[in-house]
Amino acid sequence: ADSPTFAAVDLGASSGRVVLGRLTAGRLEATEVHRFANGPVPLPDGLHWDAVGLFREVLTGLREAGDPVSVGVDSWAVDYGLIDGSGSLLGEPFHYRDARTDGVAQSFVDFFGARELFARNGLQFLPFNTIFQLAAAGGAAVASAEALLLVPDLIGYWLTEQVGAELTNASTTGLLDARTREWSPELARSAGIDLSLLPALRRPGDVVGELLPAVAAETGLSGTSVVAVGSHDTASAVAGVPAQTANFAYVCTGTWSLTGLELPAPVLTEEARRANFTNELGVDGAVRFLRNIMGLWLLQESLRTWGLTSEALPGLLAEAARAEPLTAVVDAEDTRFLAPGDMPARIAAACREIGQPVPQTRGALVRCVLESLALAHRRALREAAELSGQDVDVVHLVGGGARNELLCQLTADAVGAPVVAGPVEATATGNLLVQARTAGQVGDLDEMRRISAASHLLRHYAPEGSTSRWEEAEGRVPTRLR
Ligand code: ADP
Ligand code: LRH
Repeated sequence: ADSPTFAAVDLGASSGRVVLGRLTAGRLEATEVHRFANGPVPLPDGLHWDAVGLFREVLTGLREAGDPVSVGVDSWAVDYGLIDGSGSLLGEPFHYRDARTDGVAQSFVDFFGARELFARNGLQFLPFNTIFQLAAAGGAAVASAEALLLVPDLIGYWLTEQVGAELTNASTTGLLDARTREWSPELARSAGIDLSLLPALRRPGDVVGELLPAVAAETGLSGTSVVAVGSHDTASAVAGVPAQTANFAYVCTGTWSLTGLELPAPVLTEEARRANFTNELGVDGAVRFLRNIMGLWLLQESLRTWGLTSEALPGLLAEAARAEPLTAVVDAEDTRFLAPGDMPARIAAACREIGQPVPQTRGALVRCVLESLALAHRRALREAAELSGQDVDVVHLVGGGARNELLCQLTADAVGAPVVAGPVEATATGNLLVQARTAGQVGDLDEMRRISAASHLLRHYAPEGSTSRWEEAEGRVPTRLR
């Protein structure tokens, strides 16, 4: 008989896809059956996601899925929908780039104590962490809510009517205790919510439930269950990293560049807090010790400002490759780049502020973005190694950015270590392999990574030139210790 198939629903901030996979002879065969655009929707009360529209796209994808034994859903972190006692969604979920947390997040931290908060939840300060979103929304917003569902759990609820909170994504909310790995009553209280709003935790690999009859009818699927995966997309991506050694680092590059290490335990030191590292949970309880770098969002928003689509990317990247190296760099972790807007203008302003020449052509601006990202990867990986005591022999660059050869080479050069690029669809890979394990076909994370390595064409980039040029460039961008 044919080996069973699995369906991964992977919702990224810029696009979503449904990918089918099955294992044959130690390899994962994956096929994308549906892809759709995603992005912020401006409504009068702020920036939102079109969650119902995304669910419709999920159904469309599943209609093309044949007869998978299971479906797993992952998405970007932190955002949530609220449902009431009759299961109704109370408004479209807010987008993490919405301005409602401006100022509120900082006041929350000042009140709670930055050290105390980090010691409790182990998270990097990002103004959009769920805990700050809830504080900004205020008590009235949750008054008639029965449950808070993170985006993949909301999709899972619509597929099965089962309520739960998958652990890897729960670990991005700021409401989970980093030591006990349970919801923290004190953190919930400080965010102004009742602990009962937070559903019971489930782990990657747990069965969520069976498809509802209406969903089965709509998609033509029968006997398919929903399985919890690393529902935080970055957790799935790191599970799908094709690492073959213990001392690897990862750069998950899509809308964001999530850059760091996998560790057995969180680093909750004052140094880690001041360096703004986060301790998120991975598949099988590993800790993702990383920093959020603004990522290819800088490029996406520049294209949008110029009225271009991603079709213009190859041409722009070729221009960037010909532009003068390391003329201008900016801090690719600066939250001034967070909100949608005129990115080339913001980058120019950031250059002026630190005495860098303003890029004069589109090619030069794209080069500035990519070099600034490579520089941020360098800084984050060096600090991650220092803070954790774990060396880095190789950097795995996965996600959409793995298609960007210039970014891969610049990252190898800046870090001074070999970069292995791919898979582009690391997230779907990790999602599918966790489902395959629930079906009894795969063992531990090491085996998942061997399968990922055997299943994808990987590109190798050796570092070129001396890292002293990057050291010099790093000196131009001030660090922001907290
Ligand atoms: P997300 O999951 O956050 O939506 P992806 O992992 O899909 O993001 O990556 C999207 C990014 O991949 C785009 O912003 C773009 O920079 C990059 N990308 C896509 N196609 C190409 C290409 N042909 N060449 C270079 N980069 C590409
Ligand atoms: C990447 C990601 C990242 C989060 C951000 C909100 O898609 O999940 O890990 O910090 O979105």
